[in-house]
Amino acid sequence: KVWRAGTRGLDTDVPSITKTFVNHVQTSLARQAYNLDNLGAYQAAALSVRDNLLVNWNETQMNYTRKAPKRAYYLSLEFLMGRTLDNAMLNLGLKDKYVEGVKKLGFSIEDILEQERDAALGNGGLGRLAACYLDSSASQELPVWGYGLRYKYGIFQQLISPEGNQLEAPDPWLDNQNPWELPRLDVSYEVRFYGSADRLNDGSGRSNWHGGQEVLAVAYDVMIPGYNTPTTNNLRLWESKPKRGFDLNSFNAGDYEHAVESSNSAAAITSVLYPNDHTSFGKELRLKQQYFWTAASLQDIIRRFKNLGKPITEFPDYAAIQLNDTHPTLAIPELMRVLIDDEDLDWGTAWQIVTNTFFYTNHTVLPEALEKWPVPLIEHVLPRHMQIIYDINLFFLQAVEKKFPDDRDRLSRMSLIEEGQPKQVRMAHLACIGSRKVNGVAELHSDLVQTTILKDFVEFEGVSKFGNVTNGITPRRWLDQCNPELSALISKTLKLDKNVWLKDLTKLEGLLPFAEDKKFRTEWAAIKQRNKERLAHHVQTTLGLTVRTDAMYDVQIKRLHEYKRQTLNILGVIHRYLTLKAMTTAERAKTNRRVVFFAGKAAPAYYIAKLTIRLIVNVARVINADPDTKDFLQLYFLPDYSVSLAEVLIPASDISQHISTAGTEASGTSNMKFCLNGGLLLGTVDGANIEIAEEVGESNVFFFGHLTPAVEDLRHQHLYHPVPIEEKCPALANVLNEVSKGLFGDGGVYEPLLNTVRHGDYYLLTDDFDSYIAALAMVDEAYLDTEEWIKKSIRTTAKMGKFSSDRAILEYAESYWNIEAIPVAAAK
Ligand code: 26Q
Repeated sequence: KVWRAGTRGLDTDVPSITKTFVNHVQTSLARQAYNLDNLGAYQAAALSVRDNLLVNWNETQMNYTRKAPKRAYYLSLEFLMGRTLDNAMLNLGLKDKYVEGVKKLGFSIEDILEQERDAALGNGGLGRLAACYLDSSASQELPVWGYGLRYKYGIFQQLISPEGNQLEAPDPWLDNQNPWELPRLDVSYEVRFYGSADRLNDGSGRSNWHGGQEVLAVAYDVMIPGYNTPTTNNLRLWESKPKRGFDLNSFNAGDYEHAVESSNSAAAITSVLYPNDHTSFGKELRLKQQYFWTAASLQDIIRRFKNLGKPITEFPDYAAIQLNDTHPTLAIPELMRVLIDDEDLDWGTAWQIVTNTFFYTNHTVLPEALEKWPVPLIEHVLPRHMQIIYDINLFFLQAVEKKFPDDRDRLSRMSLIEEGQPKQVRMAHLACIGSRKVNGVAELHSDLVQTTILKDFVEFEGVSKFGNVTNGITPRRWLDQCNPELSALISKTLKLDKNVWLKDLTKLEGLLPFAEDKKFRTEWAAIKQRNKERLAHHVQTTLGLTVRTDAMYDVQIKRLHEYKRQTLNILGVIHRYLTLKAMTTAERAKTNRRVVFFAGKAAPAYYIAKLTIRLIVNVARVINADPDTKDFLQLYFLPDYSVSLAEVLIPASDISQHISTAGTEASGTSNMKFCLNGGLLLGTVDGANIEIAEEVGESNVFFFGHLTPAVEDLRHQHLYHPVPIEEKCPALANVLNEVSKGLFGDGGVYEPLLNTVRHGDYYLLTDDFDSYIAALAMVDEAYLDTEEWIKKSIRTTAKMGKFSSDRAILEYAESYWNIEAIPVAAAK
């Protein structure tokens, strides 16, 4: 079934496309077609593509309204969308025609595509996952809307100073207007902060929350085209703005000053994405973002439900709300507040509705990453919600007490409130008890959720509430779009239109027999080679650096974090450098040439992560300039990692590194992207690496390091029976000493980083270093057998079908949300 955009009322032959392009140049951009620059051409092309999206979007939304099915809502503070134009053309099936059309007008599509800024409204994995899930929801014709915030500034731009320090600059992504969003100035809601909440004390449990600050939430809609379907879903992003002319009488004297001050700052709520992942700081503005967004989204969802004219008790039959981590957990007390204070329901009925509406996905088991908010802060910003959280806690702990009498430790472990100075609200506990189901994002991770952070909850509520949905990635962006040559080779080889296998990725298995076909292997390898050249060209033009292309490309790209162990990687690179230095010229000539790439951002306040970047940059400076070794080992830190940069790096990789301490990386999703593009994986037995190995076969991945069950014991030994590093791991001790002695510039600078390894070593570098070096040696050996390596590469791609985000989103739709596909009727 091949659907064509042109059947929806817009002509999409090449002459019509060039005509709409020229029309937009003149009437939308108010410019002349004959002296248009690439930016203007991008804007015109985007507006022309957008016309097609709008027609489909309208039809899709009308269809949903008419059929009134149960819908799902994906609440995420992050949507890391990247660029839109190329993806939209591909999903519409119009790319070839636009390529031809812009060429006729004297432009190249590559130059046009390069003009678009990334929409970088996310930090990393969690935000990109949300974007992949939107693509899959639309592609599977599922009635799913995303809800998020329209940050004025996305994730900061990363600059690297001459000393190698990360500097942060704002990301003004909206500076050139954004053709992919529709301002809905008519869709807006009021959201209250501060004020006071007075219990009515009439036995109803209701309160009157009044005063404080009222802010407006205004909707901006982003069209989400499905692949090879007219279905075009919606991502609704909220912008905050002050409610003009606020009523002075509504403020009591005590709140007046605060309210006026924050009225001025209403617009600040959606000004910037918080750049930390895996740490919660208890910042008031972040709390306001969370409430602003959940309150506006819920009002919108409830209004849509009420248009159906059904009794409120049927709400969970028409709306499933997925919480992307604990960030939207305030939606739980907020829905309770609406149902009790506004809709007059009793507590039990309201709680029944709430716990049938929400679903919670956990993305981490790291203790420091579990979100907690100080009780005094919530009391101040959201007084009514603090009352409700206390009430939820009371009923909940009564039920626990009934099931497990006289178990005070259990009660204090499970309480929504953590005792201390100040008391804190544990958001994961609230998300868990307020949801219908709870899931982790890979098999190992979901097991860990159930046996560690939510163990007591599994015992109390039963294991059937807890599940796993292994993450996925969209093969449209992460294969067809970023690696068009490989996509074409796959279609040709499988004798299938890409429309078929891109929507049923298990079809890739049909490539397996071709691993034995010498001619196919040659084509496969030639594409990898051209992707390396494309990357080298990109580095040459953006950074002015010459990267050799006759080498193995070894890539680690992800947020900088101690648990992800970029430090292990760079210390391994130094070890390799020292080994090469000690060799004779003849010995070196026999080694495998390697180019190592790093990219990734560090949270601005994460000192150790920033120091790791500084070390990488300075090691690169020394190694790349060393005439003894530079033909055999090169190292690059590519600044300002982004979705767009990933699209160039991933197809060029021979081996990628996913080397977190076992049990710390919930899933990882770039591991899937590399393997889908025929890059092999070097990793620990962690997250989705495990399931990738199950699929592609252990002989096609390079595993090393201790396993999850050993981690606790090893940490215990570090603390209570420390062994000097010189004894435990001499090779690593030597590397650390070379850094200290100043081989890469002032050694003293790196002492705090080196000491995290020498003392405590929480992430177990001293335990895993030797097996890491051994694994790298195995990678070298395997790579020298070129034909065998290409076979592994082909077999890896062939077995990646499971990791399509279509599979993941269908699991959510069927086993969690209970929603069905709602196709748009075929065109007349
Ligand atoms: C929380 C409170 C306050 C400020 C910020 C945050 C915050 C923000 C972002 C906490 C965590 C995040 C992001 C987490 C994240 O990206 N997790 C990753 O999610 C991926 C998708 O499931 C997994 O593949 C990765 O393993 C996981 O690290």
